[in-house]
Order: sequence, then structure tokens, then C-alpha cells
Amino acid sequence: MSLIVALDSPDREFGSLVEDLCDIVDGFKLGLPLLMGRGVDYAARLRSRCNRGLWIADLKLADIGHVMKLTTSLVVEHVDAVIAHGFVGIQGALGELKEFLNSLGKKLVVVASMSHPGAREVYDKALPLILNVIGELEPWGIVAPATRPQVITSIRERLGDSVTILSPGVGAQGAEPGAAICAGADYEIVGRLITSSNDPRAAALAVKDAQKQRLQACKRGA
Ligand code: FNU
Repeated sequence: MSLIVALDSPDREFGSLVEDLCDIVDGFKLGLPLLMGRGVDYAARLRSRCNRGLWIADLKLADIGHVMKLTTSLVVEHVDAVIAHGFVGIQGALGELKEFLNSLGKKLVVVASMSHPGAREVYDKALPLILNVIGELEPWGIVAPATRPQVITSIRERLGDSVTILSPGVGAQGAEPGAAICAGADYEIVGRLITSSNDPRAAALAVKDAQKQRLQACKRGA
């Protein structure tokens, strides 16, 4: 199963957790609080504890291309992919960022919709427009909410199999492990359910097991 662990707390030493989870997860996503609190070099220190899997900087960029590139350049050497918002559009923004990341052999991930309840207020309404942007831009990956699997299904139908879908919202935000994968996601992003556990390795293994069971059930049409 496909599991990426979100590391967000700025005041937590994640080194041993990363080492503990390294052989059982598919990657780590570094949040803004962590990167701002610890400094971008911390990404390199964490990565030295687990040099495998997909490492993502969740910068949630939403600016002109010039500034998104400047921000990205501060951390990009330590990660494989960077997350940006889709609503800023292509010209003078995401197009420039994608070109910059391509030139470095790095991946762009664009937020298609978000996992919190307020995403219904604007994001859901804007989804068709954001999907136009994503369809034209063709980023490596997109973010879509595990909390609303029907959104994932409709995005997958619209964009096909070529895009990688990463889904946050599992655990602390209410989605059950495996639900997003059943709906068409490639990876589930899980933070607090694992990082706040007394035994993060056991929690991650439990998520993987639940994903497997859910996937078997949904393949049977349950
Ligand atoms: P957890 N995240 C999210 N929803 O939660 N990048 C989104 O729509 C989105 C995200 C991130 O709740 C969030 O920043 F686009 O503890 C956090 O790092 O499992 C993680 O996914 C969820 O953390």
C-alpha cells in the first residue's frame, strides 16, 4: 500500500521516527511549520536518516512564478517534489514553476482540492477551473481530499491514470485508511494518526493493514 507520512510539528525531533518508519512507508511530506521552525537544512538532516522513498516539501505555494521559484530554490535540493496551489494559474505562475522543477529533475504537485470542511466554500466550486489548469499543465501529481472520496473519483475520471493522486485527511481529519485509494488515489498522506502515536511504527503498520483490507473489500465491490 502507499503511505506518505506528514511531518509538521516545528518543535519535535523527527529523526528517530523517520529512521523507524523508513522501511515501511513510501515517503515523507515536510510541512511549512517544520521547515520554518527548524530551517530548511533540517530536511537534509532528516533525509540522511532515510534515503529512500518520496520526499515532498509541502510549501503550498501561491504566488507569481518568480517568487515561487525563489521559495522553492531554498529547499528543493533536499526533496523530490514540491506542492503548489492550482488556483494561481499557469501563465507567469505554475508554468514557470514547472519548468524550473523540470530543469532540476524534480516533481510538481498541484493542489486540486483540500481536505478540510471549508473546502466546500470555494475549492469545490472552483474545481472545474482548477482541473482545466491541471489538465493543461500536466504536473506529476495532484492533492485531492481523502475526506471526500467522491471528489477523488471524479478527478480520476476527468484526468485519467497518468497523474499521481496524493490524498491527505486520513485519521485526524476523519477519513479511514484505504478509502481514498479505493476512490482512485495513489498515496494516502497521514500525519497525526502516526506521528502522535506512542508507537509510530505500529501505527503506520496498522494504517497499511487497514488500507490493504479496505482495498480488498472495495475490489470485491463492498
Ligand atoms: P494530518 N494537507 C491537508 N489537507 O491536510 N497538504 C489538504 O487539503 C492539503 C494538505 C496536509 O491531518 C496538511 O498540511 F492540501 O495530521 C498536513 O501536513 O494527517 C497533512 O496533509 C495532514 O495531516
